[in-house]
Amino acid sequence: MTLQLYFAPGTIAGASVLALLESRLQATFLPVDFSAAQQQSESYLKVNPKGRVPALITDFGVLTETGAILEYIARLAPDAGLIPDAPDAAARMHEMMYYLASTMHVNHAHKLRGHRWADQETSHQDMTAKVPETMATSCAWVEEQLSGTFVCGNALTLADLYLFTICTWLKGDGVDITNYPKLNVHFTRMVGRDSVQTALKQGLLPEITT
Ligand SMILES: N[C@@H](CCC(=O)N[C@@H](CS)C(=O)NCC(=O)O)C(=O)O
Repeated sequence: MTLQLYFAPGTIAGASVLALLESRLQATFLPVDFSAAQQQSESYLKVNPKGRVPALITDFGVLTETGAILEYIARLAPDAGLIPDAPDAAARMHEMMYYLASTMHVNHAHKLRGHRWADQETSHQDMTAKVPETMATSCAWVEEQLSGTFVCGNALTLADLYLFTICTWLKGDGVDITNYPKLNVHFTRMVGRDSVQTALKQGLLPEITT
């Protein structure tokens, strides 16, 4: 079966797009137009009642949550080596991925999605104002973790695709990635990968600005 990924350029769905391209699995990319609020449309809510992307259509149903989708793709294509074999390296990969999902992505969401947590406009403004600081704190933690070519040493893993996707948000979040030299090198290296270049050419990722 051909996998189908619902995505929107500029969102966390970029990590799943890259995992599909890196793994060379057959996939169809189905855009969800956020400018038309399609993620809240009746038809999309039937696919993913959470009203979010990514959502992957598989032969066992709809799979949501970036971490779960990434792991599923990696396990379908073991030759791509996107999950390290060694337990310690795999643990480091998951440490990064859980941090990105539960902390750094959530920091970013406070810029435009404050209505998830508060009702008053002043609360939203306060949350938006805090984003450059919380994203910078996250960058500092990631910077400390990086020591090799990739998050888990010398081989690309799921964590690199996840991290890269979140780093495409930094400029818009008021963070200068060049303040984090290792993160900046990682980002530049990722931009040079065939998967990223293919995704850019196909409009699956937004134009990269740093
Ligand atoms: N926990 C989910 C979060 C997915 C998520 O929040 N996606 C955002 C884009 S980055 C979205 O679809 N937002 C739509 C909305 O809030 O209306 C995951 O990691 O996949």
